[in-house]
Amino acid sequence: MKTPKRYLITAALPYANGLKHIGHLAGAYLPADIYVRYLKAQQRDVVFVCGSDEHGTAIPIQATKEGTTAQAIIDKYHPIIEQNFKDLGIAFDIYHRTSDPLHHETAAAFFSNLEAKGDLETKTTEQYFDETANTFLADRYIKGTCPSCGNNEAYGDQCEKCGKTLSPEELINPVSTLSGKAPIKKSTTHWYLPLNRHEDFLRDWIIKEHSDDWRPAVVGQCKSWIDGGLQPRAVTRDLDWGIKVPIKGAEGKVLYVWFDAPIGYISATKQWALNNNKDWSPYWNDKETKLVHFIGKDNIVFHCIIFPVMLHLNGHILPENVPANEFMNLEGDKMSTSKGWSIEMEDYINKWIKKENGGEALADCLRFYLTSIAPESKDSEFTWKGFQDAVNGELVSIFANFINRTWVLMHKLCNGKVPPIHQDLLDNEDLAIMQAVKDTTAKVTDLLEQYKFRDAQFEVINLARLGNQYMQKKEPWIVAKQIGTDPNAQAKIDNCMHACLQLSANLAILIHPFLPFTAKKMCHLMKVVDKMLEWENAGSFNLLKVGYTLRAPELLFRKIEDEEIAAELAQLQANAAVKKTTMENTTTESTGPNPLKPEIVFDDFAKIDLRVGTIIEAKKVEKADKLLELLVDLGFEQRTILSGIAMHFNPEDIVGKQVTIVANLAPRKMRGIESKGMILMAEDAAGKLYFVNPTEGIAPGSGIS
Ligand code: B3M
Ligand code: ZN
Repeated sequence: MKTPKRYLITAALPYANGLKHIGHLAGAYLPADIYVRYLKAQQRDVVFVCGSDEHGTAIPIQATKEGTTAQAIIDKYHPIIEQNFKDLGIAFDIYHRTSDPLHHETAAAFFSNLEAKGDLETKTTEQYFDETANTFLADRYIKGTCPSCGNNEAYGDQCEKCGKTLSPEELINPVSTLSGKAPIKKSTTHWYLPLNRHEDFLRDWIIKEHSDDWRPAVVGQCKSWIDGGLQPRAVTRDLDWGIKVPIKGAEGKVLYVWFDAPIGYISATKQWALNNNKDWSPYWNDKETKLVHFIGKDNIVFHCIIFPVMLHLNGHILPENVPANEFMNLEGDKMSTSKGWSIEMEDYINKWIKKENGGEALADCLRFYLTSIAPESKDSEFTWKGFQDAVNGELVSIFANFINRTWVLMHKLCNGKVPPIHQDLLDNEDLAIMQAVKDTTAKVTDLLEQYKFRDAQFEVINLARLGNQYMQKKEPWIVAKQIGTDPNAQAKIDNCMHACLQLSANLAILIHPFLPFTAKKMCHLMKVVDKMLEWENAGSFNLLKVGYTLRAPELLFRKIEDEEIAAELAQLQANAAVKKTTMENTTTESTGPNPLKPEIVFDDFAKIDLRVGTIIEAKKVEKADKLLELLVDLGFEQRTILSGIAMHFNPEDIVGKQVTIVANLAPRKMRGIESKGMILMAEDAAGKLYFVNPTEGIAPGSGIS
């Protein structure tokens, strides 16, 4: 295929309604970033756009949850998500937002243009209306009984209990979540995109042109949509959050979020062009631009059917490919932020990357594992054990090990300089490793062009594996013992180390799209500038000049310890448990007091030995977010007690406080520390904790009965 003149790469615009998890990262952003880094290393003209999706009901609903405004929600999450991507090495050329006036103008103009050309239809239908709140109700604002499973908390678009997709009409006894009252039906007029008019266009474009080069699952989904018969899709909504429909008489109506969001790719490109003094238009209008959308599979219909029809009608180019990923599950279950069963990018960054010097290596560790299990053709599964195995077994033992041995040996056996090559002594193994570099480069290039990131990364690691085998065969440390007896000994060492160093430089180039922080660190070790990472250098054995002094060895990755994995698993369970209780509390809407526990007799109570104690030391427990380790004075002895109050109190603030201890509770070991007893706490309805203590100072050890 002819090399495109330019590329426009998009990654799905995340809703700015909350933190995004590593499933999102693996689904769209990481593969897009790898592809873009590869293209840029090829010196291609590429623009990589993304940004926040700030419309739709997801935003005001989150605002209600957090007791604030929609604007406050997007202003809170947009910068956090943007920074999270940066910390994980996702290098967008622009991270725009759909609340930006430039986007509002662009989307409104897009709509007006379609409307003016007669490409939209209007239709008047009966929709649910809340008379108290004086507003039409978006699907998410209607609750009722699921016709399928009887759950009486089902939403107008979906029952979260049984997973069935619903329309508000199907709910039994619908009520408005705004007023709690039953809604009435009222007629309203909306604009529709008549997809049915474009069936032939879609069939020709997707089925005829792309059934061979698009992923089978993507083509399959499109085909079943088209075969099912395309219907007109409403592209406006009765809602007050979004882009106003730019037509007289359409007051109170906004563009449907899925109409405006993909246009966000265009407005982001416009903003990028403004920032960089470029022209945006060829990126969307010139046939020689290659447009690629990176998304998760739940977005396929929007990117392969609806948006292409819009692009087509407005005279824009169409995507060349839409390499959608399947889903990534977590430890045996679907990833879900609302259920607490997920790993937020923010959490990973705070817990792993920001915690230590050189933490960027841990950003690459996550990138590595996610790519190694990328759900390219079927759903895959993230496990913490798998993460540990991938890092320890491949990055540490194979990749970093090869680089480290090379650096240590070249310092030991070649004075820290790139040794010369002795052509007359080159043997088959030397030639084979040089050939392997060329072959791997060709394979990786080919796989990346086909969006097969998982296989491509595997090939790079495999090259490092070959490097280790090569070194193992050559054993330069043994040859070193023959210096003095074998006149060729040093020359043999030189040849081996020269090959290992050139191979290292190649590994830096090839690993760079996947692990950008690591490639940078390797450039530092080699004392070369980033320019060396250009793709055309891959396959060459002349990357490091003979006689050039290199830096001292530094480890590229550290091992992931068992305790770290155990802590993550415990944290995951704890998060899920907390979310479960909060969800149960909100769904039963029990704001009243907790019901009393079953009655006990005095003897039951008398078994408990309660004592007053004084906290004399307090500190955080490593790798346990919730625990404080306390040393408590009971007068007759001092004891260590672990208490799950770290989220509520600073250790320094509670030293000296008197507390009530259950002194005869059986000891329990947590995180390798034995806890002897328990501190009593009072908890108010809002979940705030209070110590239970005597109002005046009293001798520690005093009994309570
Ligand atoms: N915000 C949904 C999602 O994050 C939506 C994508 C828009 S892409 C134009 O999955
Ligand atoms: Zn249901």
